[in-house]
Amino acid sequence: MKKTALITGATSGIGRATAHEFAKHGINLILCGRRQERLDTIEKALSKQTNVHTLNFDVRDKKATFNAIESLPETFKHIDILINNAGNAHGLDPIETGNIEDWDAMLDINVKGLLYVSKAIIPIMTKNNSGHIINIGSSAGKEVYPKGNVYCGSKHAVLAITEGMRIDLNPYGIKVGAINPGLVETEFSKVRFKGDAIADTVYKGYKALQPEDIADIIYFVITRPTHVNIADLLVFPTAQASSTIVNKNI
Ligand code: NDP
Ligand code: 8X3
Repeated sequence: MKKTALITGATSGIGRATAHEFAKHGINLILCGRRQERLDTIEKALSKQTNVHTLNFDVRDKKATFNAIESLPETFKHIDILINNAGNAHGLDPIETGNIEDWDAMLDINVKGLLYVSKAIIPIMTKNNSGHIINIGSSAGKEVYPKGNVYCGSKHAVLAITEGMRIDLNPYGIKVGAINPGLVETEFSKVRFKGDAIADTVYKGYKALQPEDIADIIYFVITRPTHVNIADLLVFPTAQASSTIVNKNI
């Protein structure tokens, strides 16, 4: 039987690339994000390959999140795979001058949003005694770097929550794991630096990971045999050795 996957943050970057990868393999898709126009475009493109349903909600909005998942048509209600991907960094500032709105955004989206979506979907998986949850963490969840403070905190939280989910959902046969990329060339830097010109320099002078690289890994992870769960995976571009060491030729 065809599997159904729900992907948050499917309008851009890693989430969108994962939607394309899953569609190639005929996985039914529930694609989420706030930008309806983009959801429409992706739905139109991928509907040629698989069944697609889109949900427009902000993961910060608890009620909207539950309503959206509750609204799924019967044919999309049996969710086998959840990719908790929606998230971003907002700002790169020392803690003493950090912006409180940025802090709220990162904790509300990256941490609480992930929890709201999971809370709405986990009952479907526990009822079925099966399922697979992949949380997109970050190398920033493994290592704190200068000015990374709250973003790193949010991704450390994602890793702790992933472990907690794996422990608590163990009796139900549900797989839970985290995929933690280093630098991936997406709209991430545009969001982090709010469109400032510095955003364009982040992926210059070396070959950053591409969203398709992560999508490829996610597809590998979800296609392991039933008894194999990839619990935690760290992936860097070859040019990157740690959060602060990147071999740039500029
Ligand atoms: P993008 O900015 O390209 O994509 C972010 C996605 O998240 C968009 O689809 C956006 O959709 C969605 N999103 C953001 N805020 C919300 C919200 N409040 N409610 C619902 N959806 C939201 O970045 P990436 O693809 O790079 O990021 C995806 C994940 O990967 C994030 O969790 C990020 O932290 C993580 N990551 C990224 C790395 C990188 O270097 N790029 C490295 C390591 C991890 P929309 O705006 O339409 O709502
Ligand atoms: C994104 C990677 O190094 O910008 O999570 O924090 S980094």
